[in-house]
Amino acid sequence: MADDQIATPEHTVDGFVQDFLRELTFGQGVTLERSSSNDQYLALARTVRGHLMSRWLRTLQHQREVQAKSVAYLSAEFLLGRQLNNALLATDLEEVVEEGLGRLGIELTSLRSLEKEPGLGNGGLGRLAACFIDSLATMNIPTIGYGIRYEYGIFRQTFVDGWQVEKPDSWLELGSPWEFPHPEHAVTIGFGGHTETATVDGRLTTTWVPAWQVRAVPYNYMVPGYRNGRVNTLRLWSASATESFDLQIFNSGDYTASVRAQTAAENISKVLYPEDSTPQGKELRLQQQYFFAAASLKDFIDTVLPADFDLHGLDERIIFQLNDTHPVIAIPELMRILLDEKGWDWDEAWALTQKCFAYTCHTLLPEALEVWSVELLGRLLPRHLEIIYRINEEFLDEVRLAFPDDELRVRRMSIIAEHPERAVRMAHLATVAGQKVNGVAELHSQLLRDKVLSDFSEFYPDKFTNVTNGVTPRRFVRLANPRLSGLITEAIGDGWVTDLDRLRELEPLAEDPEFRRRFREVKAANKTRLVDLLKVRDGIEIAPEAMLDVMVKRLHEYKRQTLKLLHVVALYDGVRRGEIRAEDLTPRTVAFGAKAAPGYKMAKQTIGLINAVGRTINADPALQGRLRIAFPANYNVTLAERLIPAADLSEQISLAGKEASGTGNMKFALNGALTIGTDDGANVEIRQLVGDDHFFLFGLTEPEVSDLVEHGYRPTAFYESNAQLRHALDLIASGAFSGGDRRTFEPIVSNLLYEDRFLVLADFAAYLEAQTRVEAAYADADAWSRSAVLNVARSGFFSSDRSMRDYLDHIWHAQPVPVA
Ligand code: 26W
Repeated sequence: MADDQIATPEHTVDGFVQDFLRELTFGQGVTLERSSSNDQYLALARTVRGHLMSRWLRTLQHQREVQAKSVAYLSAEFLLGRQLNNALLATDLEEVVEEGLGRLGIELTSLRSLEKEPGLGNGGLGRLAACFIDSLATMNIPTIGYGIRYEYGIFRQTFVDGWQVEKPDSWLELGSPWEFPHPEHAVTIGFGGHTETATVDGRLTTTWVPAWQVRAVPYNYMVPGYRNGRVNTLRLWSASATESFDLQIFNSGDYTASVRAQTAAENISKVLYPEDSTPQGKELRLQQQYFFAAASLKDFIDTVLPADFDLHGLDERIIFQLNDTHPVIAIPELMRILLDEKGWDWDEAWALTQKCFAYTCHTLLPEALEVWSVELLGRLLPRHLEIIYRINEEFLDEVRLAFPDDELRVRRMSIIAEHPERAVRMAHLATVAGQKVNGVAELHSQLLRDKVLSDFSEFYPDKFTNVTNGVTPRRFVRLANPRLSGLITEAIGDGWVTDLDRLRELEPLAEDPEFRRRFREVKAANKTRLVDLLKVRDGIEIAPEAMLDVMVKRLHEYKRQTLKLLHVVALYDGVRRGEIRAEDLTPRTVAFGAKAAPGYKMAKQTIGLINAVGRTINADPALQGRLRIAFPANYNVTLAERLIPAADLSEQISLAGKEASGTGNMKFALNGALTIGTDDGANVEIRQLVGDDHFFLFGLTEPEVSDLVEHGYRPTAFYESNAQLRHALDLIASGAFSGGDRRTFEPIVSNLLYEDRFLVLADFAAYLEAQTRVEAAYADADAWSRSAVLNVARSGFFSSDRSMRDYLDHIWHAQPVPVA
């Protein structure tokens, strides 16, 4: 059967019921009567994916015929979120399915809630990758996402006495209907060993002789475009032992050793590293990086490209986009393939390699820039280290030529750092080899150029560019907020789902009292939906009438969850002292969602403190109905989809110059929450677009921060001169939230008083002042909803479709290829 003859299942209720029952019987091997809800969920998932199958096969067929330039998005993380909803949206099957299941006495919503989201990412960077591949599919761009199929994704967070305890995320346990393993297309990846040189036909050749190998098995996932007939592929690699490896040991007669070897190989894709922005320098992590980078290159060259393809034209067929430095080892890997396997000479190989990669940087924290010790890299990848040294030598020669007698500069720019140990700076390697280097918001890109990579931007002025992040309107508006979507579509039609700039057409409606009333109705209904969810999910009770003030993101000092908490403590303390009348407080629920890296002490302390403060104030009769903390455990994509549409206030309060972009900030604005935020990351652009009157700006600017730090920042000066701040900190220090034990939160208090790297105390007064502006604005519900509607209308820019257009125009130069 030719690919285009694959039958598309019928799009009718009868057809669906038939297909579903067939999947239940022949796929799951159960009758409807005996089926568990998990059986039903799996059968439903397979039925729905069946509707994408002919599009997928047609897309692949088309790709073979057209031979257009593709994008390969290389990312160690894809934080996908649940698949069923998105597949139902892409196929426009929701109504059919709901009715069909209804006939069988099954509720779609209850099956939906059974899906465990693939949490194959930590936070912003991983979720961004998922948004990007959604947009690329919707925009008809031939794309392959390449990553790792972690058996355990980001840990499941639980609270024990308010402290974070991590549990393994066994997302594959009950079956995984969205993946397609292809063991027959496995590739072999080498590690360790040594290199050998020889002279063949008068030419010096090098061969790498690895000491051990693992098998990389591809698992394919569908990435459906929004109702456009295209389904792209996400290919995630899973590690297993190679047969020869097994056999060797098996022949030696040592059965247990052979099983141990198997386990060692499988470890490579066992678990996602939960460190977000503080690299641990772990050997297994480098193994993961090389494992997926090498497998992906090999796959693209050997399997995706036609057999007779001349690699000299590689850059016309592919651009490998490096999502931060995690896949950067792909650069010397391509060099190795061209030099050692294809026999190219250095200059030719280097010229091609420089055209095939582009690099996105996602951070500004110096400690987040990955380096690999030369000792480790040389032990694990000896040939790659040789290649990196040679790249560096030639690069530094060029630097010396351009800047004679400037050895300090040469040392700063070197790919190899000498202190504190000799190590490879992956960001430098990516910058030297990359066609382009981009930051993820205007401010971030500017700081990359002017500070973090300033020597490089001077050396390669045309390499540096900005692409402001975006989020997919399909998942984060259309699916997450069906009520708002309905209201928007009723007003301006449904074109906005794939053309988010059209939200502008809502601007005049912000002046329409009836539209504002309906907008408030939507918000209220979303809040009720959240109230119900939190009750069953977490046993948390919150008042639907209160302002919902939300701070959800990874826990990190630079993001300043403590600043938000100090605000709450200051309000509580004010009431306690009789300085604030409880009746004067704007009724408010402060919701937190945050995971801490398991080894990040200060972050885990902060989680303990948020829960401890919550326990105290939530139980205080004086604050009933006035102030409450809600901290549901295990914030993830699924929870975000419920929380964000219900929010009134979005907290984006990082220290200026530290948050590269933020993407949660965009999701909130698009769902009609107002932002209280610093001039940081994409907040800057959000404020410019929505307007100062509809955004609560506060805090030091990046130049002010640099200035203050340069001239010696003294947090105690702020503590001493601000009574509210002093009282709040003293209250925490007194043990008021820790049963009188002053030691429990002592590290947080003394850190703020004597170090405060992220200037929490310096911004405290400005933050509280901004919160009083919030309260005043919120008191006028009608004016607030006008601002909220304007936030929605003016945030179309933050669609990831726009981000993709920017990458396409300025970096990738690939064209849409419609499949239909
Ligand atoms: C363990 C090493 C490591 C280093 C950096 C792990 C993860 C990182 C990432 C770069 C951290 C990250 O997720 N950065 C976030 O990327 C988002 C998408 O561009 C931005 O919106 C966030 O501001 C940025 O913090």
